Amino acid sequence: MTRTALITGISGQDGAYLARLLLDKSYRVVGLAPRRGSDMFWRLRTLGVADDVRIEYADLNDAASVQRIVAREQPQEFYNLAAQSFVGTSWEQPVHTGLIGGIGVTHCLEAIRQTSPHTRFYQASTSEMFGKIQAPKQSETTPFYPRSPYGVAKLYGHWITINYRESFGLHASSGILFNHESPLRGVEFVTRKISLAAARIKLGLQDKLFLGNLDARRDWGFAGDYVDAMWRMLQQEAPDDYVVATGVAHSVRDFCEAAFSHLGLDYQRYVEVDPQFLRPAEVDVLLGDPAKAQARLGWSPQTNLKTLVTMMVDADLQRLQSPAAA
Ligand code: NAP
Ligand code: G4F
Repeated sequence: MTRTALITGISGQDGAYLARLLLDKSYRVVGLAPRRGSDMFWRLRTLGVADDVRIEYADLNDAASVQRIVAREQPQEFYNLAAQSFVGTSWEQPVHTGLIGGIGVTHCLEAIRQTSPHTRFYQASTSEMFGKIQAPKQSETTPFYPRSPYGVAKLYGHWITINYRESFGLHASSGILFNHESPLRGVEFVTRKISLAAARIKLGLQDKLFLGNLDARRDWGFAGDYVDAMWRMLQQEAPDDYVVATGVAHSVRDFCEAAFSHLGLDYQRYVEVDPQFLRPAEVDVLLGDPAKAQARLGWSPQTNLKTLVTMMVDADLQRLQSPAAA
């Protein structure tokens, strides 16, 4: 029997990699997307899967639109990846961020509870919930202390997932994923901002790169590895929560050094701090402990920082040199 998987946020970074993974496993993939401009699905096209997914227009803030599709599709698996996912913007649009990241999750869970209770649910939780960290290495048992409206919204989404699991017996799991990047990352996030700028500087298209806190540290992995962990969670007999991380942290400065030196450039000549990119409340460091995911899911990261940086910088260089291929 062909399994159907529903993905919200299919036009985003993880949505594209997850769609490709599930198609490779012979799933029928239905993507939920809010109708925006005309070029929403460039990531699916880049991975060569745009024509293989069925797109349904739905907004997480429009409960009826989600429920209609869940009721009709009766999917075996539902991956909720939709969010206003840029932390910086969450201070400018806190209510919007909260509606998608918090209440929107409840809309998904209600749709499942009321119309398709056999559907297994994945919630895209985040290391941003650890915020002002309460332990040097964060695991599933580390207390949360979010530092942004985005983190607060995601904490609601995380707990409502657990609540529906405990209240209604849904197979609902939450992946607490640490930062994961790729050539398909949005240009507002620091890694892609750096890889793109390094490539542009190499080609003489830009002189400087302005960043915020260079000392912030993140546990960066590759998105292509992380969507595999999502899938593995939903193959477990019992739902649960898992930290997904590499267990290694680097600073923004380290990322700059790696990206520029890959192109034979010294980042110190080009990178400057601009206070406009500092945040009202910063998450100084995130470092995950993926031991549970390794032991129970058999998952481990396959891509180290150097490989990730190389992949991102090379992709940006190639896109700039042949823009039609982007
Ligand atoms: P992303 O590239 O920003 O993708 C988010 C997706 O959500 C986009 O397709 C976006 O569509 C969609 N969306 C936004 N508002 C929506 C709404 N009201 N209704 C339906 N869809 C909506 O994010 P990502 O990096 O792939 O991350 C996927 C998920 O994992 C997000 O929930 C994120 O918060 C979470 N997460 C990400 C990371 C990471 O490091 N990447 C780490 C932990 C957790 P538009 O682009 O058209 O708005
Ligand atoms: O790349 P970032 O914007 O990612 P951030 O805030 O860690 O959030 C990402 O990861 C979360 C998981 O922990 C996800 F849930 C979330 O959806 C998103 O995918 O910033 C990383 C760090 C921050 O400390 C930021 O202050 O880089 C620092 N930074 C320094 N200069 C900058 C800049 N960030 C951005 N975006 N732009 C800068 O110029």
